[in-house]
Amino acid sequence: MGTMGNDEGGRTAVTVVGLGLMGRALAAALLRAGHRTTVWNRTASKADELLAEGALFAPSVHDAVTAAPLVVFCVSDHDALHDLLAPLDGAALDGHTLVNLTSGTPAQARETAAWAAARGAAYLDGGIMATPQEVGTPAAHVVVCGPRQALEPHRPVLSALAGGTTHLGEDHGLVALHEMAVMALMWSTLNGFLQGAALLGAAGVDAGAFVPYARQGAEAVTGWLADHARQIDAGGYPVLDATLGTHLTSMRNLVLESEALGVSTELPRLVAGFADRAVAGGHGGDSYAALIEEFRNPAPGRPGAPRSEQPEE
Ligand code: FVH
Repeated sequence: MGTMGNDEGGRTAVTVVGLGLMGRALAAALLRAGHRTTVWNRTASKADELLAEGALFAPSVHDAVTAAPLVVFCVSDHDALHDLLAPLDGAALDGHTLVNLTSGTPAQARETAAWAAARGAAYLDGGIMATPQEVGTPAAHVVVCGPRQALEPHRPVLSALAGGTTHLGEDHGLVALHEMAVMALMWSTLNGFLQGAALLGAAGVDAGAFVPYARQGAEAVTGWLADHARQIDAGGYPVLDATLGTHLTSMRNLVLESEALGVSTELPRLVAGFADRAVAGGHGGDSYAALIEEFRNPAPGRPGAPRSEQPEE
């Protein structure tokens, strides 16, 4: 299958392995940008539209990898990625740059990086911050981590995928960790919305009627993040708008009202628990950012606390 590098027309060669919703969007954007795009997918029929647009179909993952210096992987998960990589040896991988846009954990990314390095391949762990529909538009953004010198030669090709490509650092775990941090924020925000919708629902108010207020609340919180980050990085928590003690009073009211309405008190109790411990630890007059200490150093016996501090089971 093809030789590594540019073709006679000077088009840069690139390979996409994995043609799911995201992979197909990636390959289509690379084709639109004029790159000599080779594709492979376990279910070959998903390549049909791309072939019609000029993509080249590799009969095997080996042929796909050897067809281009830059190989983009975008499959379901880490196990799928290793199903595909495992049969490949140094002869196939040596000198290639693998960019993995599959979601995973920091440990999986570092493990794959070591596996690739042992076979002469440079590995960049990455994330495409976009929906498939946004790929190839300025709304999309690519973040990568790993050796910067592995990224720089391929920036022009990666620019076909998104409005920008940000290098987060040399540690191969950084993208996965950032993705997890953002998902922690997203899930907590959505859980808060669901708690509010359940409360209002118990009083006969539709979730739709809650949305304007929820949006206003989410936008307010977004505006507070920079000040909270500055306090966290500085290690000082002078009160900004309301003390942690004031927040705790309202948190306790939320627990009581949830209980009175027969709505789950699990999340309100969790939230109040963090503040309770921080106030007991002397942060009652500080800003909300003081709670970071509860997250960084889980109290003895709390989930995540060092084993040695866990109570005997
Ligand atoms: N879709 C999105 O908006 C998000 C945006 C942020 C990043 N995620 C991550 O991207 C990875 C792929 O997501 P996807 O949406 O493309 O996923 P699917 O449409 O389900 O396609 C999955 C592809 O993976 C192939 N595959 C799965 N298991 C195997 C395996 N054991 N061996 C080989 N290939 C495998 C699957 O092949 P097929 O079913 O078509 O034969 C698809 O090509 C993902 O990590 C998201 O978290 C997307």
